Amino acid sequence: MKRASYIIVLLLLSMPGFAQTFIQNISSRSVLSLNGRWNYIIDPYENGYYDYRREAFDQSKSGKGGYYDDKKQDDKSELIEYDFDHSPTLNVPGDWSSQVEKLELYEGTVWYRNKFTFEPKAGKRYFLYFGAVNYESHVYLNGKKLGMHKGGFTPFQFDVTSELKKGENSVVVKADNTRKKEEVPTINTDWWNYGGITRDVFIAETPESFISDYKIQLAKGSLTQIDGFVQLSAPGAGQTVKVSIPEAGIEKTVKTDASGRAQLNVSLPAGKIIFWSPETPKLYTVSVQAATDKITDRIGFRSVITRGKDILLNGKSVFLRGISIHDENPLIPGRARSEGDLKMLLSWAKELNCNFVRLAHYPHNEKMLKLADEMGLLVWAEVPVYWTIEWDNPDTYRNAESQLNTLITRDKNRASVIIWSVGNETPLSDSRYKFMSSLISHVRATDNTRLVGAALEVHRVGTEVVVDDSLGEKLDVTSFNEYGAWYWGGTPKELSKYHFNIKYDKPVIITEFGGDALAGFHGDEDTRWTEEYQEALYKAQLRMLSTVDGLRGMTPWILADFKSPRRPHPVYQNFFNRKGLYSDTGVKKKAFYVLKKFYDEKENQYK
Ligand code: GCB
Repeated sequence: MKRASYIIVLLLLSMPGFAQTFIQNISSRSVLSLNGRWNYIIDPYENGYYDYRREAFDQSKSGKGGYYDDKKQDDKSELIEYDFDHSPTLNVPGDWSSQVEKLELYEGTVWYRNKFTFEPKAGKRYFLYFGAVNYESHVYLNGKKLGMHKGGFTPFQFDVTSELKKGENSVVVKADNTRKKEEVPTINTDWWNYGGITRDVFIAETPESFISDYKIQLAKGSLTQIDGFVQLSAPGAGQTVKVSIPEAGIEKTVKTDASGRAQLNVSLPAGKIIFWSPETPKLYTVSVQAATDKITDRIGFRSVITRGKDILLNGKSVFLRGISIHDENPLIPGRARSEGDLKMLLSWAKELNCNFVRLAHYPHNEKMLKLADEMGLLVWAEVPVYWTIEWDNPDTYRNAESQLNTLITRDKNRASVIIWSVGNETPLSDSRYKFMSSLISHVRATDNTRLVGAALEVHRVGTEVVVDDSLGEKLDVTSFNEYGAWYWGGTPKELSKYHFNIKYDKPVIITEFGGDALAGFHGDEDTRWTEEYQEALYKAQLRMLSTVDGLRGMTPWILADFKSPRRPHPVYQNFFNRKGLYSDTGVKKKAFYVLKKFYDEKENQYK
């Protein structure tokens, strides 16, 4: 980074109202977890933020009314109309919708408060970290506002070194999951608007000057060269950074430039590296060391490129045996809360013989990516540029780009991630083309080592299914959703009439197809909602898709039934989207076995 832009970044970061820049691999630092039970106050009218004239309370004057003061009566005549100490509690992490019945459909503000004791050490810095809060959060420590963050699925943090007290501290979060047209996602989706602090909260300790970011990955398309950088928190040229991978006999010392960044180029010793793949998900312990800091990570090395219609993983053509997944444990049902929940979902994908998962439609938990690295699952990672958002609104664009940027920054060292997706089923228009093209350029400028995709739509001319969205020219793969035999194309039997006309000479990934089935509901294959209909649909789809020239992967919709307010049918849906291959009780439906058989065959074919 040039000096001038570094100063601008520093200025931006010091402005109140913004969460601060991401710290790489922050969970591996010494942390104090703030997970557990937090007191909460439901505040539909935002009384804790505005006075009765709807003016925000003056935050510079403590005790003026904001709930962030976490105030107690100083004397018995004092009027205070809230009391965190006697308020009920919610589990953090965990959405509120699944924990408290009256909050199931609530959309608005809930205040959270957690008290903890702390003993700051001299010469250390402390960061208050949130894995995700849906959607807009305002964070306060000991009555002082740290800043706000928008985006329900991206992490953020604040430097709290000068705010933390020895002894008792109070952190208050105003979480608001109100849907708004101009946000990302917009008001219309097909998933539950789970509110609250849905991922881990902790305080991380770093040295005064620390390693704030690093990228250690194979160069684009290379199996012989590691490319990357290490960024230190303190600017200044000539600082020494050492990167070592002991198991591979690699040790490299580099120096920073004026911005505190050291470029990294390492030639791999020939024949020494086991490349990461779903079959051999080999991870190396990598350590990064600077004068006052050291951090270790577990990193895999693999290359991914396309050549014509092939996707080459470490130089070898692969077929992506995938499934789409929401960040939801259907057994709760609610947002996944623990590593166990995440492991369960990925184990279900493995049972299907997947080597690929589409983490739809927004950034999933950072732990999910680490598990995918360990378990050998390739990943499609996505941002919630979903359906019809405000393409002409510059703030909407900035928000989308910022979420994409955080996703890439956070997960760029995960070998499992092979595709960044810039959106799902977005309707054709000039402004959408401009918006999404800019996102694609942003990905290419930020990380050129992965492929870029988007779940496009198809249109039909008679029985021809046409894929010609001009955004496809800019993507590395031709990826699209199609709902033959569910939203179009009659019953499964009729699918055999259809054929595809695809404009691009690129690998084809079908990012969605599927249909609903209520587990345990049986009938003939023409009867909607039966397991037999879904089974026949999968058979017909796989037959039809097998005729697609260049088919190199798919992520059918979806691993498990998930909650959605768009799905009110009282008999078959009951506010669940039933397109899961697993039911909401974790039972496999008949279509599961159809897809598994297809994947077993593909595995043999691509050995
Ligand atoms: C889609 C969307 C997905 C929906 C699915 C459905 O095309 O991408 O989010 O849940 O269809 O079930 O309609």
